[in-house]
Amino acid sequence: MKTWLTRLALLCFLSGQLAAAGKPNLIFILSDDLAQGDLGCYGQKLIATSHLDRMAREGTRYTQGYCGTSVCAPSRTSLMTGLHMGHSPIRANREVQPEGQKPLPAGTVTVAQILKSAGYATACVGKWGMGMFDTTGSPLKHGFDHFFGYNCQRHAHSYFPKYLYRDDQRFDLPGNDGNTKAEGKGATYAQNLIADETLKFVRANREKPFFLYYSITLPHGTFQIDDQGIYRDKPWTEVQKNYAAMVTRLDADVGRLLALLKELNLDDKTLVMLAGDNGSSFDPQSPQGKLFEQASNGLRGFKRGLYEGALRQAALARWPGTVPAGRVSHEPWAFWDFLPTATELAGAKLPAGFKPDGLSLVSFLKGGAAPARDYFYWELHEGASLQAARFGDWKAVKNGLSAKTELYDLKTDAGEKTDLAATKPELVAKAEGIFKSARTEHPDWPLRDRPPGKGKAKK
Ligand SMILES: [Ca+2]
Repeated sequence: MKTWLTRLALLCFLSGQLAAAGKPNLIFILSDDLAQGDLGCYGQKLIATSHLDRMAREGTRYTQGYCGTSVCAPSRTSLMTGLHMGHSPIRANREVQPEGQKPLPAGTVTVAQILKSAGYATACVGKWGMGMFDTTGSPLKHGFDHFFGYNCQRHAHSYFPKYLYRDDQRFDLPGNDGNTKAEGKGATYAQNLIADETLKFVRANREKPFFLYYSITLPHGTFQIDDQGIYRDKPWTEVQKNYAAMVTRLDADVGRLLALLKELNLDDKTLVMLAGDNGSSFDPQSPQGKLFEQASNGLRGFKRGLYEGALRQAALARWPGTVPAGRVSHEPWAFWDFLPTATELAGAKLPAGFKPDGLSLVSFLKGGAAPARDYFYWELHEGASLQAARFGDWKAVKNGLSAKTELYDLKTDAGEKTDLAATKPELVAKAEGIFKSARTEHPDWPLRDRPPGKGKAKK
């Protein structure tokens, strides 16, 4: 009897191991403000990104991967929650003093929580921005076993911060000035610790399925770097040199992570996705925008707007043997698809009563067509409330409560130059129907016009 029980226990243990062994590791690398056109594989000529270009060749590159919206906190909330901005609990950056952002509410379903419940080891390394540790928004209360880096977005403006966090414990970085101006300097460039921590996490969890949310802060301003490297002698401004060096450092650190996956023989068990959290931070007319002219990739607009240049991401996926190599896809998808995708890959179940806005991309990632859907929806409340929707190839943008709805045909006009609203009243009516039905009212995010003297007009 005892022998049988022992055998049964062993069988259960082995089948558990097998079930876990069948689950892929998931790494989502989210860069802060990396623009599509910053990368060589999207056409950039001046900034070296050899590792990401290789990642694109070894996997799939997406030209119409959309962020949640075009600033940090709400875009990340969409990635974590599977919700678009019509349902997101966070729909703008809202600062909390002395440190942190408006927290995710208690009870918010997150992708990390779902993966943790499916047996994944989970970590967020880099920047959080959705609530301090003593609030309902702590990453440690939303499915992450481990946190390392900056909690607060403002804190992350210094690359030589006076301290960082390991889980919820603050530790000092002696010799750093914490200055968030360009001249900031110090003994420890925070990204070096953050990159090392990602490698440590992967090594420590190589034997079990893991989810690493690598929320890398580069190349967001303030533009600080410890070494300008190959750009030192370029005839550029210091900001331009620093920006290029930050993108190249991001590239090198992703390269180190990919090399580790290979070394640990995890390549074919690991889906690595990479995206920027919003479009280019540069006005095309700024010195950076002009020099790195590919940054907006011919698209209109940039960060804090809802035109395509603000929403389309540098977006790559790599999983040798599963995600086709060398594929370039022009089909649209969005951040709110990640939660259902990860749920399916992990063989997990959505919590009862929870319905994400996103759709699983598993078949699409493997080379199939993108899932069909009625529309994509975005909003943003920095100044005036902006709304945008895409249905088929039609894109509608409304830059404020009283603004007229603009309409563009992305098939022939990806640069959103010709407003067709006057000639297509039926499509404008359809867009305005989406603007109403796609969103739930939320006391923190009423639709409004630009408060007098506040915010910038969108270009
Ligand atoms: Ca950002």
